[in-house]
Amino acid sequence: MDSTWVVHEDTFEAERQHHSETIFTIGNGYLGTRGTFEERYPGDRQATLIHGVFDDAPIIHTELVNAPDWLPFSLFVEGQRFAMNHGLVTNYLRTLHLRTGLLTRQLRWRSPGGQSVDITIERWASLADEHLLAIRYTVTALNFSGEIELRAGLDGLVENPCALQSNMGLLHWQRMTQGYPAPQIATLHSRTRTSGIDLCQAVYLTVEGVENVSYAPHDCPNCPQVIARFHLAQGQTATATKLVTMYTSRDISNPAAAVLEKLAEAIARGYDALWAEHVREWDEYWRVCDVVIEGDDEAQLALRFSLFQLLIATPRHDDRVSIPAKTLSGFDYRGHVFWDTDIFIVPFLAFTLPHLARNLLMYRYHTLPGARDKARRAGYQGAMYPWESVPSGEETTPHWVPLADGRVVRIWCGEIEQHISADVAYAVWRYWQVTGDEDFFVNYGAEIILDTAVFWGSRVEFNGREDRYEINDVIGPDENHEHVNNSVFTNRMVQWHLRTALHTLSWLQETHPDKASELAQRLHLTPERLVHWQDVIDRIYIAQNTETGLMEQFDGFFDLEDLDLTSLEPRTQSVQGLLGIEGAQKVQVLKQPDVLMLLYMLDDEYDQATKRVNWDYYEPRTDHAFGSSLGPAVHAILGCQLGEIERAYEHFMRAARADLHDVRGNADAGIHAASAGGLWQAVIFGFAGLKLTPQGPIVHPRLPSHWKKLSFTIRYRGETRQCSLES
Ligand code: IFM
Repeated sequence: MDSTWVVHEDTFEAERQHHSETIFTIGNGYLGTRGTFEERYPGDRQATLIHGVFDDAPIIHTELVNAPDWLPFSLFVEGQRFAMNHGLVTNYLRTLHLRTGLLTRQLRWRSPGGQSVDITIERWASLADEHLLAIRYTVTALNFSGEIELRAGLDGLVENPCALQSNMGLLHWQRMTQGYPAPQIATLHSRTRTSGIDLCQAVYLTVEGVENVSYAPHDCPNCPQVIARFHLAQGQTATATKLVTMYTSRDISNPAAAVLEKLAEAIARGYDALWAEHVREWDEYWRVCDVVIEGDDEAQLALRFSLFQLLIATPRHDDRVSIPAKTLSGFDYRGHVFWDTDIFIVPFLAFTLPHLARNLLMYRYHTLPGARDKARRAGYQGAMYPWESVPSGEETTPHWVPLADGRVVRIWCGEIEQHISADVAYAVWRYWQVTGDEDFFVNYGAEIILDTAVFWGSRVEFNGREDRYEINDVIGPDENHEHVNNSVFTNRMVQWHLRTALHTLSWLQETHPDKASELAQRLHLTPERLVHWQDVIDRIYIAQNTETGLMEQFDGFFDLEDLDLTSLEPRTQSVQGLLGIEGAQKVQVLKQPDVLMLLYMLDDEYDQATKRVNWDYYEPRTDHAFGSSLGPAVHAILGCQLGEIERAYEHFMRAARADLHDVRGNADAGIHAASAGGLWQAVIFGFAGLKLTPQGPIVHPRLPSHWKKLSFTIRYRGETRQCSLES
């Protein structure tokens, strides 16, 4: 077993349970299932989250709904129920095989009555058919011959943690029906309470390797099961297979019929064929996505783990959904989508699986009506994307969130973290540069860029006294500081955005004049509006010292207390956690890169001297250890560009350990998706130094000294290119 392809644990630690559940998440782009155990334990956070299945919830507006659990599988040995917290467990090993998405658990269990069994449980979510899931449960009798019972079913008694009170749960499902169309099959039909989405699930259980197996349904309300009973002789192994199918009313008009048809098809094909098809799909993914780092097994494993988590969260056949900030692996941020996807994840997919990057950008296209509505309600024109997005396109950032101590905190991001609109336009533009996908750009991408530009044109404020345009009262990427004026990141990205919009329109006029005039008419791109955009480009205020190149993050940043971060060491929480929200606003400490984020995004527009002076100022003033997980990968890239390879490597490893080592102590709540995407970028744009030039992509490698070789594949404008770099 190649250790750079597997994540494993060899002890069951109840207190690390939630972290393990996150990292042992499996999925297939349709759903994600946390790594809870088939036999369930008190306090576990079971979750299966299906893309697009949202339901209303207090405070957080709407959330991804925890689906009825498909994992339940119980074993009774001579009437004693298997559980790892009674009897004796030895030889425990849990392994996530990144190559194939297989989660395996092996152990030996001695029951309280003294019967010993070897147990192996495997689960996977088919990548070849996203409506199909499988569990294989193998039991070997070691020191006895006796009666075995296996129960495989569904559990509809699931809940979402309540945003109001963490020890309360929210029930989103109403049970419609459950049934047993055949002795080995059970079904469950549930419906979300407010959004009215139907979910149908079907289960089939079969046992091989033993004779005279009897099957019977067990009709427990909301938890339909199939029971298999048989005799197991000493030394004999029984292999049970549970196949599960799922459809929602989002996918198909008659999900109840579809699950049974799919199940019949799967039974007919057989487990081995289904597995082989699934493995073939994974082989195809890894053929283009794998990045090989020779000389650094920890980095190699972390990178593959990150890519695995991104791949299982990326919708393959649905462009009306996108990847939430915590993927489909946890409840934090409730399945809402942030700039994390557009800026941190889309570049990885654009360079490897462009059709999937396109799905994510089409999600932004489909949510344009919501963005237009948000702009209109706020008194602006055009389209203003929500800071936290869901498929309806509406703004879903909560206004308030309760703290553990009972106080509530006002969250302003939904109203004033407006750079998201420029970020989406930037993602569209970069995707177009990498892929040359003209159909997308002409028919969808251009409209996104232009209508968000219309928003900025209406958003900027003209300051007659200073004879310049300004943008006041915003939050930039560094969320430690709220209600700031002239965020240099925001203003500069708006300048870039308007310039790109003008360029897009004139390109369309030349190449697709019909489309250009249709958009000009529909979006009201009048000559006056275009002149205004040019005026904003020329006169928007960018706070940069013309001699040194140093930028001031926002008006008055340099006047804040210049707190020496090292004076707070040792610490176990963020600067915001230590100083409070108000306190953090008063000091020059960043939660995450802001000016440096700008230098990273508009890389080509800044020289080394500008990068250096800003890096020297802002990098030491950033809360790397406990601030945002979005920061380390970006610092790694900038560090590489400045030749600070060791420092870059430190930042890179902080990103690499975000989930596997739980460096921020919050991986229990889900995978840090942006950090995972950033890790790929740190390797490719940072250490390999990949850049797009008018002549195509070039590399400028600066590998950490202990890396012997770095190899990867990219797709560029329809061509596949291999790259292999040695240090
Ligand atoms: O989008 C990020 C933001 O930049 C920092 N806070 C967390 C959000 C979700 O990951």
